[in-house]
Amino acid sequence: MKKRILIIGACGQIGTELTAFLRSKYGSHKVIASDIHKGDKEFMKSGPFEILDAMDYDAIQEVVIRHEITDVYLMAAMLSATAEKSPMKAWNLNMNSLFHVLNLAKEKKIDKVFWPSSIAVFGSTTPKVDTPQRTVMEPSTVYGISKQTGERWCEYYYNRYGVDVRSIRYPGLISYKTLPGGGTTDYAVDIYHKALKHKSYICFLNAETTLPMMFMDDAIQATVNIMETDKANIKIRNSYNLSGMSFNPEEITESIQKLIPEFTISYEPDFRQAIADSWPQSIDDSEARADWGWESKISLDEMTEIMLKNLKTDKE
Ligand code: AKB
Repeated sequence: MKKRILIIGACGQIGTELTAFLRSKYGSHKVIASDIHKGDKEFMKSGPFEILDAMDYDAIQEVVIRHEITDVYLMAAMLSATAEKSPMKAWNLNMNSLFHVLNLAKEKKIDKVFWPSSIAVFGSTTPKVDTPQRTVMEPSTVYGISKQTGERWCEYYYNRYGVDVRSIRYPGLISYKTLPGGGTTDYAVDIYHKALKHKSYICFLNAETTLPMMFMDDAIQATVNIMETDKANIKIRNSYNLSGMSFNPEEITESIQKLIPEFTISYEPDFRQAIADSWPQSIDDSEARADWGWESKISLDEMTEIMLKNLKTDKE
């Protein structure tokens, strides 16, 4: 099989785990990790790595040609909370990197593209419960605007130039291996670290803020599944809704208290509350299930058990 993969943004929250998974599947030498800076020692030892700026078209093209890349996973992006602090920087990074990769595919230098979208494409006028695949979308964050615009361009490049681009609207992602960077859903990772370390957590969202979330293993499985399925099965070329679980800070607290009864939470909502309030509470992912067999496996209590067990071992 001629497949050779480039991951752009490989040192981030999803990129790190995606790189490890794809390397165990296809072999280390077939998966080129890249990022604007190096990863940790262990990561750097795990296979080929290139320093790569996702905004630099010539540099991406050079790496693609030198390594005879067929598939690109573009994981570099500025997330919702950080993007609000530097809107133009976020827009430039999120859009230019996407155009670079879509244009390489348009010029037939690569065969296939994975580009992550997000539940941030939805806004406060979207139905909040079981949000449908096709619905009102009026995102109010620069991150959400960039993801929604990106979705339109993905579909355009597929329709106009036949670019094989595949995408998922990720919910908040939770992992014990890597930390998230600058998102609104980050509290759901931080809370586990603080539960083990301090037995208490001050949450930047209020108790009732229900959001769609997913354990990282499920997200990686979905990402690889959508990229591996037959082209004919991909009926949606903007981005697929994807659902894992939904919970609010109070419910994740109750789940943690089953294993750490003395754990307490208090609330000091900040600017991220308004972002979270504009997003859905739960997602209807029936089209991903029907088209390419998506199925989530991990529930909130199962995730809590895995998170606390692994973070505890890390600290020992
Ligand atoms: C964020 O909170 O910005 C991200 C996302 C939902 O896309 N985790």
